[in-house]
Amino acid sequence: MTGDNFGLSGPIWKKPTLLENVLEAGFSRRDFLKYCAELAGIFTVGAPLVAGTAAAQEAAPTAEAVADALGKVTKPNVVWLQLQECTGCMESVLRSGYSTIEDVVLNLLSVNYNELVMAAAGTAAEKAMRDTFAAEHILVVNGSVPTKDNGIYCMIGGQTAESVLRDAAENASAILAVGACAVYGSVQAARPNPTGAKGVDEIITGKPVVNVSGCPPIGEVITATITYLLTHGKPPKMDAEGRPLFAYDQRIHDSCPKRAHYDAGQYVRRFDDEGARNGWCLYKVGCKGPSTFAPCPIIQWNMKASWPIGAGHPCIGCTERDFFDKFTPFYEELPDIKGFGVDVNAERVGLGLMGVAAAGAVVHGAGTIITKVGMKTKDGTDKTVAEFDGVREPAATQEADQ
Ligand code: FSX
Repeated sequence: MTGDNFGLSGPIWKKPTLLENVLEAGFSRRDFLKYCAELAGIFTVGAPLVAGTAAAQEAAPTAEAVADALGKVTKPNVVWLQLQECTGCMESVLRSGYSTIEDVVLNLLSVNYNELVMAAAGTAAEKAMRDTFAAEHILVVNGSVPTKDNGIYCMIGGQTAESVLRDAAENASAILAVGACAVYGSVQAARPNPTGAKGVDEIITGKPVVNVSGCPPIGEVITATITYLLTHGKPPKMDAEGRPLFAYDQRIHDSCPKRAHYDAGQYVRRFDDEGARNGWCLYKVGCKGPSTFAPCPIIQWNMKASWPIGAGHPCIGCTERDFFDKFTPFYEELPDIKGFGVDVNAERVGLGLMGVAAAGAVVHGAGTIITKVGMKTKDGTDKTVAEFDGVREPAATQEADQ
């Protein structure tokens, strides 16, 4: 580490600047500003908006501020490792919506090593990797690290993934774990975790690791996190799981367009029933939106074409730690939600809100009410799967749906 700016103004920087790149690629300043407005929009998704404060300006910059900072950035070296994973995260990055100009932004990075998309192979690829390790660079990791049986389950050039990761981290000025696998092991770490899969921050403990969670994460969130690092020279504010708060500060449930049906007790009970045809709440067929922090309802996927719940599929909670163990079977409802100091299930919370609405009261968003989500494990014991700050205030009060 070189101070708190990640060394991003150091010798790794080369000309030209991003703005020069963008203009040279045939885009106008207006195109660039439009792209920056999209990024600024992502930064504000979960930002603590106390208008006018320095914190709010940093957390939620204007498009002009993003353009100004990003336009001056010049190419940092990047090593992008693919460990135990399915390539979905890279697919998500490469296919994120605002493709053309975003390509240019991604071209801003000198991705000197990525075994999935690089043309070089064999000793040439190895050399590119080792040469980049030797200098300061940004490290992006997809995939988990096998630790069982001396780490033999994922080898790169004859080295274990763990030893390659340790070497890569040594001169890294910033480390991003992208995808649930890199964050905590994801599906590979599910019981019985045959490879001893671990997340990056369990291996690399001496440096901050920014966890961009999801299986896969939304491409725009990955790009926005990289952009944040480039423009601020330091990691964004993060939650207890190391996830950037600008994107992961809210529950899917609180922004879900089906929320009114939840509050009204209108549930899909089978995928082909009338509720499904009417687009009702998916909680009873297993939706984990009430216990999952992610910006999916807001940013969505493929230029807002859709997203899982929008397409009629329950959220499986893929941005939450250990989601595969905690949330399976995926198509069964969460058994317990704890709120108001008493145990109630989510359906009863929803019906409770309906009762308040029927009385004509103004209610706050559920973030003020639900403090914990618990589940029964397969052996019948209780387990807390998510905890919320019981005093979180919503941006504004809302009239509950009748
Ligand atoms: Fe994991 Fe990513 Fe899921 Fe796949 O690289 S987060 S299995 S989408 O590809 O690591």
